[in-house]
Amino acid sequence: MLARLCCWLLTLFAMFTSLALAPAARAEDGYQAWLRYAHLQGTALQDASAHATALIVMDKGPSAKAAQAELQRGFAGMMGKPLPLATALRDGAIVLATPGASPRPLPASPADLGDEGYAIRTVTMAGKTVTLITANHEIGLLYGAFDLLRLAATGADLAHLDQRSTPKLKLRLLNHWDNLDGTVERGYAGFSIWDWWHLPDWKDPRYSDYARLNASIGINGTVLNNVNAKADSLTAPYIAKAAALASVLRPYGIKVYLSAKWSAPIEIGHLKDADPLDPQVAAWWAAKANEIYAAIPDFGGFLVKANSEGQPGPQDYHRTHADGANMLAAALKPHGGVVIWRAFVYAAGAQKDPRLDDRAKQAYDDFKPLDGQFADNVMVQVKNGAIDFQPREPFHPLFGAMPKTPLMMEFQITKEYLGQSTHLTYLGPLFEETLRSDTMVNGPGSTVAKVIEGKLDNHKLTGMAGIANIGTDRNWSGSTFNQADWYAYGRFAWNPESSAQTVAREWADQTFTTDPRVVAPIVSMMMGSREAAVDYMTPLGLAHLMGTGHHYGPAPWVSDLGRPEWNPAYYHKADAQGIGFDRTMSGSEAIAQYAPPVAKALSSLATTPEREWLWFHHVGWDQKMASGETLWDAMVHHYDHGVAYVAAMQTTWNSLRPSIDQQRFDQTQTYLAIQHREAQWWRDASIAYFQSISKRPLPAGSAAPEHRLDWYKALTFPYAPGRG
Ligand code: GCV
Repeated sequence: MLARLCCWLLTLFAMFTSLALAPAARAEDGYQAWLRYAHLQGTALQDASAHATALIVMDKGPSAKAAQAELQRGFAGMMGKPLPLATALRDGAIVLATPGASPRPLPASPADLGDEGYAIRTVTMAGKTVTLITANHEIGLLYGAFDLLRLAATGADLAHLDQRSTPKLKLRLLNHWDNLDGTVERGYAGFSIWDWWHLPDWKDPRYSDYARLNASIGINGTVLNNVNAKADSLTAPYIAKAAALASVLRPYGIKVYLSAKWSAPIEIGHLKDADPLDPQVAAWWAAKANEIYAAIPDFGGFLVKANSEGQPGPQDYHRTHADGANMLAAALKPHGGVVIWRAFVYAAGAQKDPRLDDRAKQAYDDFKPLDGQFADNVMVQVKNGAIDFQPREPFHPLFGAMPKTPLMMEFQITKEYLGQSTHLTYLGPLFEETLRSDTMVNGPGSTVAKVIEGKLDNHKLTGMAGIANIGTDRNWSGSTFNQADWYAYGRFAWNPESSAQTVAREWADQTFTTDPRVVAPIVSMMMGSREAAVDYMTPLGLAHLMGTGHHYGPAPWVSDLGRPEWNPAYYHKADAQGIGFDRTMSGSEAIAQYAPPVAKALSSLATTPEREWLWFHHVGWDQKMASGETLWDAMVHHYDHGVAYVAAMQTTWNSLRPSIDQQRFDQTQTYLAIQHREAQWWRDASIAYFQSISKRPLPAGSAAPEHRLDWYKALTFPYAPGRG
């Protein structure tokens, strides 16, 4: 009896504490990310209550159901009362319909909405004023539902809606660098969310939330496994696991893709080679494609990293990347799948003339000659810059250089080189800067955005890929502000001509509050944060100076690694005269890979933007900048500015304490302190090293590094995360 009483009391206590504590603890732990649906206040609440009186969903398919569930969940959260389902029209109802599902003709759609677009309009139907979401297909209704929720959550006027939106890119993918053992290469948010071990039986509820978050920003595909792939991903058990994930993601319009290991026919098919022109190899891949499509009828296709960083590929058989891609494309073609072939290659080794050796040239050298040789279901995926996701890189010269080939943009959302888990370095400005860069291939206005939208060369197959920053951390991305990068990536993939500032504001409105006294300082912190990282890590066009392997922290002095291009010293080329990589015609000639007007501008220091000087030129330490100061002094000032910016972010964030919930406030505050410490470390170590070469005094007012150079050189980080 006593035991039962104790048990009952414990249960009661547990119920009480969970009721008392759980909502508050859970509410702001970041799990809901930007889909918090926080309770609206004042006129926004009145507006929502008047324009979300009921929900009428005319379609019955899984995506329409997902839209219905999301609208009910979202408006219930924002209004504090349920959004009832209805069948009869009434004032203030939200109506969702594709033309085929509507019993009566819908008001004519004002524009071609395509396969995924939608319109949201305030219209009169049968004498009732309603918010009508229309689309040609159900997935458009889901995207429209998320947009309506975004409008409500950001305080838009819901009384007079008239908007439509269609994605400018067809494939909007996340690339997970997730390994089958649960680790994530360059992952800083815990382990992989894919529980491969328990799939296909156990489908973690988290997968649906992953799908909701992605659908809310228009992502429509996900590559489940690392490009440094294992052939096991293509075996029957793993195909069944991928199929289970596909079944969860499908209603949200998200297709699954797999990274394919080139040597799979040997490793799991027991063939003697993987030569793309060997009929047995082609037959093996065709059979494998059939097997995958039998399990996953809407499988997206294969992503391939070949002949790069030790991965096998068609060049092992003296075939080209096009030979390899086309063989896989033929296997996928009957099923409507695509091959996404990565242009991130560097394997050729040093050129005979060391003056011409330049890793930045290799992708162009390998791929440009293949333009026109790829099958029509192949895309070539090109990183934003020619090296590797640096804090700043000029746009990749392949953009605009392969008019006959659809090129897919690859951005890295996870911040391998931008402070990893802790630094607040909002990537929106990086996306925007790259996409607005003018390739000039068809004259002014031939922006990178236009290239990937297929507008310059009339490509229908278009796309963008983002290396995911998602992991098992409760807040998905390792920090609240890292969620902004995931969000911004989706918004730029939907519309590459987006504005980083608008996206930041929209994200902050949903993530924190719509109060402009809070949002304005947050957006302002975010907008300068990436430039600050450039300043304290790699100012004025420097690149790839991070620690070996883990890429955490500064190591510009490293010069003894096996291959020249593994060494930071290869990239900065600092000597007694100056610093920077000469890529002009007196150096590696890499500028010749750009269209003539761009190449011409880059050939002279006077017409190269200062922010890219050391990427393209070897510049004397005493060279005068536009400001009148010398290069050396300017470099030091950039380092100083980067550190000062982080200190200013700390002050701003501290001033917001009363407006931000405790948990997210505390973590951000702590991470900003880490960022400040590490920015100082980057600055001090870099200055200590470069000063040992430049032999110049520090400009007046700039403090000496805290330690001597040897102290920084002696630091090691064997357990830094993210190596996969
Ligand atoms: C998946 C960089 C990263 C690697 C990554 C590679 C790639 O080199 O450091 O971790 O490998 O890019 O994009 O393939």
